Amino acid sequence: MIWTHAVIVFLCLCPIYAAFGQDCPSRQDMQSSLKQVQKLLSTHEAAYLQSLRTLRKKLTLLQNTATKQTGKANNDTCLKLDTPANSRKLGKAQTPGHEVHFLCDAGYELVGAESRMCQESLTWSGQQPTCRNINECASSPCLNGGTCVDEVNQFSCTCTKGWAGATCQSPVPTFFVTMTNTSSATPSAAAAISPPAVTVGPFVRPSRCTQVQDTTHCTCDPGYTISGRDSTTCTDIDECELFHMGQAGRLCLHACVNTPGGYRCTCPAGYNVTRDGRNCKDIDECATRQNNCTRDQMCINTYGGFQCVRVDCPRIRNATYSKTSPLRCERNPCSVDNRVCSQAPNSISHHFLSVVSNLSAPRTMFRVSALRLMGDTLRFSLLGRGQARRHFTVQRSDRQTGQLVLGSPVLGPATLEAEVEMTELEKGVQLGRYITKITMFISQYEF
Ligand SMILES: [Ca+2]
Ligand SMILES: [Ca+2]
Repeated sequence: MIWTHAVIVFLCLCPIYAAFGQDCPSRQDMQSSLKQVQKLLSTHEAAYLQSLRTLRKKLTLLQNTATKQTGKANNDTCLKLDTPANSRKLGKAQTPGHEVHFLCDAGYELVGAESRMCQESLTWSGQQPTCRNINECASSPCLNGGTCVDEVNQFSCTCTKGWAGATCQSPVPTFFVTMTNTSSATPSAAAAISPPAVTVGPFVRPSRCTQVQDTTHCTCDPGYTISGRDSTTCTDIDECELFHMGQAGRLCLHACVNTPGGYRCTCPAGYNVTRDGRNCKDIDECATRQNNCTRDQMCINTYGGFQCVRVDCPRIRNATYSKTSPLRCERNPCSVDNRVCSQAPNSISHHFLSVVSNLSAPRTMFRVSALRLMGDTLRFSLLGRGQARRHFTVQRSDRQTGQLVLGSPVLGPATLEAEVEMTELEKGVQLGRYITKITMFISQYEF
């Protein structure tokens, strides 16, 4: 504006001088004109200075406003960020230059920015993230036509008929199922494919593949299942792991050993595997002379072993005994005046029982019966204390019979002993005492 005024001024002067040359004005006129120009210049100079002052004022005002704005920004923060569902937010600072981080819970994956920074403009960088449930089924983990069900942090497979396992990777117990071999159905269209090189061993073999038109069919031997991404491998089915507990109970009664293409059951020492291959049967060492019992000992077969026992008749004062059978001692006749002798047991019988561990209880283990009744009363009682009393009771089952009852299951290996006494009375007077000693050999295993 100011410079525009000045230019106009000079343009105005030129016509004035040009006019002098043509018309030659008087000195008075000249002086009057110059005064007028001087006046004009002064006016413009004043206006110019005034404009400059106004401009300077405006600049100062603008500068002050700008300074105030910067100061205000330094005290401010970014808006607080929300924590997305199923996640954690790390970092709390909301001032420019600081970052917050997001971590999804297990089973969820982050979509969006993992970190966001508070910028100078007081806005956060990036997009607010979300945590989405990882689709474990995305990789199609269920094999052989199984349906995948996505769950938080895991998946489950619903297998088609004939397949089992976490990923439907194994055929069901009838693993002798014939694998479809289409080459026999259309022999003309079939062509054998040589198996590709795979790492083989007794548990992994190459599969046999045939090409039928555009489709490849691969088969395995019984006891193997197709594996590998392109069905080029047959892997042994671990029957011990897969069918540990079947509908028919345990696959093996004792232990299972996985073998290439099959499995076998094993039994502990002292047992043989039965014909069905699953159970264990005790070896009768006494019948098969697989024992080391001496001549004066008896061999008692037990579950999982045998025992050599020796039956000796009691040696007590005032009474003598004779062995009337391998397991029985009978008192020799007493002299008429020897009352101590007549009070001693008339007979002592031994019985050895072999039982399995953890036998269900209560259960009658042994019965003692009088063949002939001489007196009017029979009494049955359990002798001894401690161990016998903890496990056994004696009950009468009929007038002439008492029975030894095992009260609760006993875990083996263990040996329990009990003595049952039968007393015969006539009008309260003892006629005879008969002792039966029962020894129970309890095995280690429940078979
Ligand atoms: Ca196997
Ligand atoms: Ca045995």
